Amino acid sequence: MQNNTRHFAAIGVLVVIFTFVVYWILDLVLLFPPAASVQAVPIDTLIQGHLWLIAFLFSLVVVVMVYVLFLFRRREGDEGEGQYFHGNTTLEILWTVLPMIVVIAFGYWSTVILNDISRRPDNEVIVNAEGYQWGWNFSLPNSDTVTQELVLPVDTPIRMDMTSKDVLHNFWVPEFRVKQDIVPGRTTYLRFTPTIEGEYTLICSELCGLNHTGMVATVRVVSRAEFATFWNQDVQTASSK
Ligand SMILES: [Cu+2]
Repeated sequence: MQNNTRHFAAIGVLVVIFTFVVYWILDLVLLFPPAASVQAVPIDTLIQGHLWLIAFLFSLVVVVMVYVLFLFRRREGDEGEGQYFHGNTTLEILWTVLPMIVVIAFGYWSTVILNDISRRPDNEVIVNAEGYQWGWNFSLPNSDTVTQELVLPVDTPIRMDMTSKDVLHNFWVPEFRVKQDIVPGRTTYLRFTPTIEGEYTLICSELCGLNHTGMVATVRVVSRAEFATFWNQDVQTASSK
C-alpha cells in the first residue's frame, strides 16, 4: 500500500507537468487569428478551457499507460502470472460520475456564453446579406444600394439578416469567431460587434458547390463616420429597435 501511494503521487506529478506541456503545444500549434469582436473574447476563453481539459485527459491516459508499461513490465526470468482481480465499485462510480460532472459543467458554461453572445443589444445596426452560388450581396434595410464588399462600423453591435438565393451557405469571418448557416427560404441572423478597424475576409463555410472555396468577400470595419459616408446614411438611422 505504501508503495502504491508513491506510484500514485509520481503519476499525479507527471500528469500535472504533462498537462502544462500538452497545453503549451496545443496553444502553439493552433494559431488563432486576432480576436476582433466582442464575442470573440468569451469564445476564446471557452476554447482555452476545452484545450486545458483536452491536455489533462490526454496526459492522464498517456502518463498512466507509459508509467505502467515501464514500471510493471515483465522482468527477465519472471514466468509468474499477474494477480487476478475483478471489479472495483468505487472506481467504477468515480469514472462515471466525475466525467458526467465535467460534461455538465462545460455544457452549462457553453450555454451561458452562447446566451451572452447572442443576446439582443440596445442599438443594433441591421445589415442584409444574401449568399448565392458563388458570391455575396450586402445592403442596408432602408437603402437600395447593393455592394459586394461588407462595410461595418467599429464598436457597433451588428445584426446580419441573411438569406440565400439558392443553396445552403454559411457566414464566417474567423476574426469574429461566430458563424451562422444561411438557409434558402428563410432568414437567419447573426450578431457580433466588431472591435478592431481593418480588413477581413468573409468565407462561406458551408460546402455549396463547385466554386465554394471562391465564395469570399472583403469585410471592412471602419469608423462610424466612414460607415455613414459609405452607405450615405447615419448609423443611427441604420439601426433599428
Ligand atoms: Cu456558399
